[in-house]
Amino acid sequence: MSEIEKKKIELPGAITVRDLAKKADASPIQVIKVLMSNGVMANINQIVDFDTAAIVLSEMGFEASLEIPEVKVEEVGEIPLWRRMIEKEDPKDLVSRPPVVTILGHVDHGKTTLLDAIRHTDVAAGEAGGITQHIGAYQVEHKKHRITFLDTPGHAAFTAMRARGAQGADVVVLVVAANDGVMPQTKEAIAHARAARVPIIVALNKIDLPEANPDRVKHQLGELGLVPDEWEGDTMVVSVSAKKKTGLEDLMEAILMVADQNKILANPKGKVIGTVIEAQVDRAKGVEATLLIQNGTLHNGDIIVVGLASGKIRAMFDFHGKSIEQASPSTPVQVMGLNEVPHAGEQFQICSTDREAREIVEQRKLKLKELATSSHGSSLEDLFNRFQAGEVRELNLVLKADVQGSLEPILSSLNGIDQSQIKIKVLHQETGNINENDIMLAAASKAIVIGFNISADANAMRLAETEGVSVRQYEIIYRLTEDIEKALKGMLTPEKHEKSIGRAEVLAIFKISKVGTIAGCKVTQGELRRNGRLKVFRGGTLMHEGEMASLKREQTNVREVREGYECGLRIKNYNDFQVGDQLECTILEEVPQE
Ligand SMILES: Nc1nc2c(ncn2[C@@H]2O[C@H](COP(=O)(O)OP(=O)(O)OP(=O)(O)O)[C@@H](O)[C@H]2O)c(=O)[nH]1
Ligand SMILES: [Mg+2]
Repeated sequence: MSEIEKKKIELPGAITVRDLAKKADASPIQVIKVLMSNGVMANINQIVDFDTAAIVLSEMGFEASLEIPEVKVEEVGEIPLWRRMIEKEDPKDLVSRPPVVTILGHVDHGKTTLLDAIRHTDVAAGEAGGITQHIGAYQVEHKKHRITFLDTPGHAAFTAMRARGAQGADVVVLVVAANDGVMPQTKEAIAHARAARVPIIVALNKIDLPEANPDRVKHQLGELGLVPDEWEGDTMVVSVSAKKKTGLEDLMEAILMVADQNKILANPKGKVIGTVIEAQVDRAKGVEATLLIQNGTLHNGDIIVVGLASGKIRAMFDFHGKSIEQASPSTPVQVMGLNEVPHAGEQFQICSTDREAREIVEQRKLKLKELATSSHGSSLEDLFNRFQAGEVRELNLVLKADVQGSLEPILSSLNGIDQSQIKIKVLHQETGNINENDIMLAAASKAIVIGFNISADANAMRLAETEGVSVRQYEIIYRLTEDIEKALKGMLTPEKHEKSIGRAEVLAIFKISKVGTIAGCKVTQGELRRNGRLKVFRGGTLMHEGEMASLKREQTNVREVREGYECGLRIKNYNDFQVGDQLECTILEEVPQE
């Protein structure tokens, strides 16, 4: 006797009786009857949770499963995800919200002091070593307009935090010290703001110093495409002194003006969207996370899921530390109640039941496992050759381990390695899984990420692939040091090394008999060269490596194709391209002997 298989229906965490009936292709009356027979009195507009809906469906001959909403990964240069999500709201529900202003700029150019002056408190003096370690989030009121400010660190090591700060911003205030001028992280900050498509206002700070040279800085800014408005450009450049508290009024006016030109809206009644700004564990209070609400309203008691963390909000505080019950768009809040520390930059969502939250986390863990087993690191040689492309005599490492107790012995055994020729530099060490910040930091500083007894999150692996960052995982300390030692030896005697010069994505495939398969590509970074070698990556896995057999632009053979252009290419003896494959082009370069 064969049993008829139950038809499967996907359900969200909560659903109205009306929608449930629709899903089951039944009348609402039928659904209400089943609910009643189970002791639930519900009308047609009432919302039932997943568990209840599943019982109803089961009695009606269906099998219910929980629908997991996809969280898409953001790509640089795109409109940030949260913004795109707000765009999906019904325009008539949108109301204006406070602008989120991110302060960016080179280290010590006065970001924290400026923000301090704006809110008349004194944070810079209380910071460890005067260097901002994390993003602080505050709100101020100016002429009845509320503005949310995010401070960021300017130190070279904190690229990820600057990127994240820009991604969450409506306006970027770029702080440039008038004595120092445009510096590396000033340029980087401009790139982040542009990547997130956020307008920039320049605060020309330290104008009080005798060596301040505003005109020189304005020239430098002009060269970077930020032409001051007084020179017929469209960038507002406001001279300020954070120390003497001058020019602040003008800066606030500029912020409100730019905010006014760019519709800054959200639906306070809509889907709750928000981002983790920072998070840590407090021994007494458990996990504390600072969240920026971007759409909807977050309530005390809501169940949230963010990355692999979930939980019911037990308490919620505003930036003054005052307990609050709800938070509307553009408000930074600190929440307690998550079961794990989420990663800064991760987006959170609200679930209607604990069970839904747990299931989402379980699904994510499964995906991670798949990814962890399918991704394999490149060979040691390859790895360190790539590192060498940086032409440095230092091996930069980002070290992540399961517990503090592992970090210390790893560090001391690394110190035990002979470093007379090459220095090992641990740029960052921390407990916890490898996350996107680690990868961004490694990408920015040409470092290698070392994981010890931990896994890497899916977004991090994807980023590592696109950024060409090597991630090595170990479970035994001496293997780790052995590998590093071997690699250091390898680094001392290279004659030629492989240098990555560009990346491309396969957009289309053309099979031509007698010739082979041609990949129609777009160069996404750097350039492709006819005499280069190509690596084919698919979903993070290296599928093939070989010599370029032909490179054409519009039917003509060419020697190189640059970023942004499309081309057709073949790899010797390889015909298995798939649309979406990522190609990396490398060349062999002589290494000058010192
Ligand atoms: N003369 C003068 N000094 C200033 C001014 N603004 C800031 N400073 C000084 O510059 C130094 C750095 O200021 P911070 O506000 O900590 O700089 P920051 O940009 O926040 O630094 P990071 O967070 O480490 O990137 C401090 O010693 C400030 O007192 C200003 O307008 N004039
Ligand atoms: Mg600071």
